[in-house]
Amino acid sequence: MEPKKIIIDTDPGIDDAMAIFLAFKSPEVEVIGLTTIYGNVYTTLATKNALHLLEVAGRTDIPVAEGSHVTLTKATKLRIADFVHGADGLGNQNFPPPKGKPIEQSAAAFLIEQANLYPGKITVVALGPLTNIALAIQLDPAFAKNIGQIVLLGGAFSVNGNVNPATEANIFGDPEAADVVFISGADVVAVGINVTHQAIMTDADRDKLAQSNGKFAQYLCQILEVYFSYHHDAYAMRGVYLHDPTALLVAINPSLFTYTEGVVRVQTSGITRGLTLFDNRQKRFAEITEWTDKPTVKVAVTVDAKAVVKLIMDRLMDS
Ligand SMILES: [Ca+2]
Repeated sequence: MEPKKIIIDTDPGIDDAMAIFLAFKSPEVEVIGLTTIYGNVYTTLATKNALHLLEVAGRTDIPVAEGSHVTLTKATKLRIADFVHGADGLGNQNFPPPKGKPIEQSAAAFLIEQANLYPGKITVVALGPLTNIALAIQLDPAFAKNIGQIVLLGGAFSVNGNVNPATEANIFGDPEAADVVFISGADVVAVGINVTHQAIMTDADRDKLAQSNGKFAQYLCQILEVYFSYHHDAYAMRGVYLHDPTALLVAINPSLFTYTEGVVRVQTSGITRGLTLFDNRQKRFAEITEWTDKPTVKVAVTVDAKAVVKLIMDRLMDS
């Protein structure tokens, strides 16, 4: 079977690095581009980090298209997560700047071009705030139909968020963009922290990673310390959540998860700004609601966490 063409929209980010490396070790997918976005770091640094990670992987043949520097509503007061991933986004290692440059095209233009080139064939794996994807949807009315699938890491479905009790970080980064994506009519699969919080790399796993000869394992052990100490402080746990690589696995092996389907809307104001609200359709409301007659999406509900962690570990340790 031909590998599935994927574009990873990313804000690297320590777990983004894991996801990108995992993709390179997965014969089921072919990475045809990276697009960058603010989130863990500002967009300019996300682009640098994406280029750096491609150089680490020896995959400088893959284009990087720089994404938006502002939210869909042109907000510039962005929340970044340097306290999770380090000031450089990659564990405060001060790696030398990459030699490569992003392509001239914007992330949204690149997404639109590739979706037109391979209609129905491309999966976007969105691992940061959804601004680039929303821009592509707004710029090209055919994008939602042309794109094969959008697998996104975002949302906290029926659980507390990780920015505040209401909201998860990627959705909080651009709630307006997220709402555009959720009701775009595209084939969307959302993986929220209700699922990714079950996939944990423990201290023991990290030791295993350190003992492996794999190039990616060695690199990751260099950058993981900041991420582990953040989790220790924030969650009192000895391990880290594997958010981004777990979401990527939906594109690789969807059968590791179960899903439900329905309309998701995103709260864009007030104290619950960024809240993802799934209509479980257990009631037929008398009134027309903001969910009525909107396109549905799939939302991951359960995960075979043991299999997910094993697959991520095995592939990252592969030399
Ligand atoms: Ca990310």
